[in-house]
Amino acid sequence: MSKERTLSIIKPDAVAKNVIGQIYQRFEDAGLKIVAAKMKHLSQAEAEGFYAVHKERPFFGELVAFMTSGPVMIQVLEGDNAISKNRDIMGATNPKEAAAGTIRADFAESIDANAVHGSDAPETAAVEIAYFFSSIELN
Ligand code: RTP
Ligand code: MG
Repeated sequence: MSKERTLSIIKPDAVAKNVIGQIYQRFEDAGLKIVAAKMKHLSQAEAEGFYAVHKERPFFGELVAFMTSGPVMIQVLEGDNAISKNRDIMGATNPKEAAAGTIRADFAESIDANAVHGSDAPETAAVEIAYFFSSIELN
């Protein structure tokens, strides 16, 4: 096992539902430590830049509109195999397909409003962490 860091975002739907604490508990129960965090209302440019990899996809406009619809809670999670562990506890992108007991199964509304984001690989984790956090915010 290797100690890793991953970027997590609690999306506007879950912030609006007042379940930040319940989702943080899922991270902690899985052995993921919150090592940096900030609440932010993303601008259009910030959301477009974050999801630039999807800019040619048909859902890009809706994704950016949703991600800018209210504040998000952004955190860096650290732990053994943090990237895949976080993806496991998040559940599938579409909450209808998410395994029982996962964050998306329990808190997500739809494939668009799906409660959480998590980095999907070491390379994207490094880029996404640096997108939102400066080196002095990361111990
Ligand atoms: P995320 O990046 O937010 O953690 O989600 P993910 O890896 O599970 O899914 P990804 O393929 O990266 O897609 C990013 C977000 O775009 C929306 N999406 N809609 N309508 C569609 O077919 C579709 N596919 C993706 C989802 O909200 C997804 O979280
Ligand atoms: Mg993704």
